[in-house]
Amino acid sequence: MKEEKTILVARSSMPPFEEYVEKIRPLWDSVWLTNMGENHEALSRELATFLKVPYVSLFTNGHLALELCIQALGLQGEVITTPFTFVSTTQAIVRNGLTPVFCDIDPKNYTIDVNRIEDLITEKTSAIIPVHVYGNLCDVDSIEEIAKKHHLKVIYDAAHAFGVTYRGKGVGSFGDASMFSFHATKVFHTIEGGAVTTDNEELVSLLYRMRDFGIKDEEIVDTIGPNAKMNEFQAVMGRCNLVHFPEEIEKRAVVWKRYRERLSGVRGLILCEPQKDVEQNYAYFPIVVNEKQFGHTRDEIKDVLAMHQIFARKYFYPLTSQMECYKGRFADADVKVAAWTAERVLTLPMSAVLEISDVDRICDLILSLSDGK
Ligand code: T4K
Repeated sequence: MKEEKTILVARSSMPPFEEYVEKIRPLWDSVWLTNMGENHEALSRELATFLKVPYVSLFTNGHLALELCIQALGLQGEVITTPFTFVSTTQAIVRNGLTPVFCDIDPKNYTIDVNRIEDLITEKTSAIIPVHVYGNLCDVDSIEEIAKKHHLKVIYDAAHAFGVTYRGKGVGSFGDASMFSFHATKVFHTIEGGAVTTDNEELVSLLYRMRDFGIKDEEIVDTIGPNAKMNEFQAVMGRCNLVHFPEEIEKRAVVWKRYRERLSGVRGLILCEPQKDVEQNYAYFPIVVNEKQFGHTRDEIKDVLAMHQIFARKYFYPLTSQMECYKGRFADADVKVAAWTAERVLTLPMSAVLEISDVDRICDLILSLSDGK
C-alpha cells in the first residue's frame, strides 16, 4: 500500500535559513544573548508599529505574558472568562490565586457571550479575560461598555489573533491589555514567545521589571517576578518572520478559501463565518459537527482522517472547567453552548504550507462520510 503523507494540525513557518543565519551571526561577536538585547528591543518597536499599538512588552512565552499581566494589573477575587480555550488562560488566572468564573460562549464565533457577562458579576469581580479564540474577534464594543459600567479591568487573551484588525484598529488596542502568543504553532512565531500590548505606560514599566525577577537596578528589586525574558535567538526569529508575515497570511487565505469552497453548505458541518469589519488572520480552521445532521460524529471524522495520516485536533476539548486539575474546585458553570461545541469541534490542519491537493484530500475524506448536502 502506498504510504500516505503525514499532515499535522499545524506546521511552523520558517524564514529562509540564510536570512536567520545572517541576523544571528552578529551575536557571535556581541555575545549579548538575552536580557533585553538589541534584537529584543528592535522587535518590540517593529511589533508596536505592525500591531498599531503604543507599547509591546516581550516575554519568553505567551503564558507568562498573561500571568504577569494579571499580576501587574493587581486583579483580585473573581475573573470572568470562558472555558472554551487552551488551558493556559485558566491556569494563568488560577496561578495568580484568582477564581475563574466561567461564562458561556457565543455559538457563532465561540468567543465570550456578552449577554451572559453581567449576570456573573459580583462584588468580588475584578476583571474580564475574554479570548479571541481561533482569531475570532470578541464583541469588544459591548465588553468595553460592561467593563466601564462595572469598573472592571479587561485583559484579552489574543494568543490566536496576531495581525487581526477591527475597523482598521489593531486587535491589541482593546481593553487594558492584550496577550499574544508567538509559539511555533502560531501565525507569527518567535519559536516560543509572547507579548503584552497596552497603552498604559506604567504597566509597561512594571512588566519590564517583573519579567526580570522584579529587578529595577543592581541594588533595587521592587517587585516580585520570575524570569520571563525573550532571548535574542527568539527575537531574531520574530524579526525574520515579521518580514514574511504578509505572505504567510496570503497563503493561509488560499487554504482557508478552499476549505470553505469544499465544506460550506454541507449539512451538519458548522463553519466560522467571517466577521463584519474584521480583517482576519486565518489562524485555525475549526468545524463543528452536528452528528444528527451530518450522520457521523466529530470523533468518527477525526479517526477516519487519522487512518490516512491526517491529524486534526480537538481544540478545545475538554472545556478547561472540566479538566482534572480543577475538578470540584470552582462553582458549576452554566456553559451549555461551550459544552455542546467542545463535544463537536474539530480543528482541521491549517498552515501556510498546506497544499491545495492536501486540503482536497482532507475534504474528500470528510465528504465521503457526509449523508449528502
Ligand atoms: N492562550 C491560548 C488561547 C492559547 O491557545 C495558547 C497556546 C496560550 C494562551 C499560551 O501561549 P504560549 O505560552 O504557548 O505561547 C499548542 C501550542 O503549544 C500552544 O502554544 C497553543 N496555544 C495550543 C493551542 O497549541 P499543543 O500541545 O496542542 O501543541 P503540539 O506540540 O501538539 O503541536 C501541534 C502541532 O503543531 C504539531 O502537530 C505540529 C505543529 N508543530 C508543533 C511544534 C511544537 C510544529 O510545526 N512545530 C513545532 O515546533 O499546544
